[in-house]
Amino acid sequence: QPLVFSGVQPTGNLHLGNYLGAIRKFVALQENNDCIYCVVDLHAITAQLVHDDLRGQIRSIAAAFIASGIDPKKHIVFNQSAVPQHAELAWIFNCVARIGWMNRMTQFKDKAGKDRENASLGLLAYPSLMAADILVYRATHVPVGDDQKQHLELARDIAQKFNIDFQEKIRATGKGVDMVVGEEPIHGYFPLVEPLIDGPAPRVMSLRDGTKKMSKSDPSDLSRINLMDDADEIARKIRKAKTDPEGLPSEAEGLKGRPEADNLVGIYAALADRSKADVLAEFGGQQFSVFKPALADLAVNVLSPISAEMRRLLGDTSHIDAILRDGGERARARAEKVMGDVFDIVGFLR
Ligand code: AQP
Repeated sequence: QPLVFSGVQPTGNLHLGNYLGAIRKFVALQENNDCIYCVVDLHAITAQLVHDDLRGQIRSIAAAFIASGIDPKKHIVFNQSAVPQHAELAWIFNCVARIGWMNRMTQFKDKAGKDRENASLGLLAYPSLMAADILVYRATHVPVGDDQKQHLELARDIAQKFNIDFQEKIRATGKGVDMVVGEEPIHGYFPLVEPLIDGPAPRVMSLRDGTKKMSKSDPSDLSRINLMDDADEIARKIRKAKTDPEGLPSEAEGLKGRPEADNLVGIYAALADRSKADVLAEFGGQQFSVFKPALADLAVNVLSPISAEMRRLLGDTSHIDAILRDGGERARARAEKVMGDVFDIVGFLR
């Protein structure tokens, strides 16, 4: 039975990359799947410990989920810290994973910077908590942007090592399933998760530098379109977006070696649910002075209903808080069952 899980950190304003790379996929997947969507607040304190308004940030991500169209009654929307089993399983995974695996993570290297000795232990262990977030529900599919690919490979490695190390115990408890790892049939407990990265915008790039991903932590607000930006801000940021002096090519091939042009065409295509080739069939040969206002109009049309709904939802926090509380209870009931099995497999006395 497929089960979809994904999370977003409450670490600042959501941007178009988060929306196109992740949240829009969450919405599409809910049609035919059982889905769990989480505001991963435990992750939010790994890089920056103290936040002015963490609760407000948590509510804002939950509001973005709902405003984008996620149905919290059919599916589960909750915040991670409400379900202590995430941290419990992460501890066990800390003992499964190897330090060398963590040291190789590019996100850790980027976020820790040069002064690695001074990064928090939580930042190093981040992927282990992320594996626990997914596997505490034995979820099978994880929609994410391209930047999370390495972390999901690590989640597979952790599941695989757990399954192999505890193979006999899993068999003895009768809680596992037959599966094949590589060529080898084993009796495992945790599924090897499938990342769902493909989509029209797996990596939206910065508006100021087409070789860097659009990111919440970029110091320049001009580098990203925030979900809550108003129409004037969106138009201003797109007008100021870096481009090269040439016009748009007529075919997608012509975007090669032009990262900024490629990014803007990719954003248009993703927002309009069209292919890049189709967008270029319309705009090929035109200057950016024509394309940029069209892109701004499209972005405003897609984003303004979402930001208006987010503002409405955040006007009275009791509604969002009730959704998170209800989702937390339902998530906890599922996670408790899995942790019961894990305690039996590991051999803790219950
Ligand atoms: N630029 C992007 N293009 C496509 N997808 C993206 N995602 C993030 N940036 C892009 C996807 O959004 C989801 C939620 O991300 P997150 O908040 O959990 O963490 P992140 O990947 O660290 O996002 P940011 O916004 O770039 O934050 P900072 O600046 O802190 O690094 C994930 O599925 C992610 O892939």
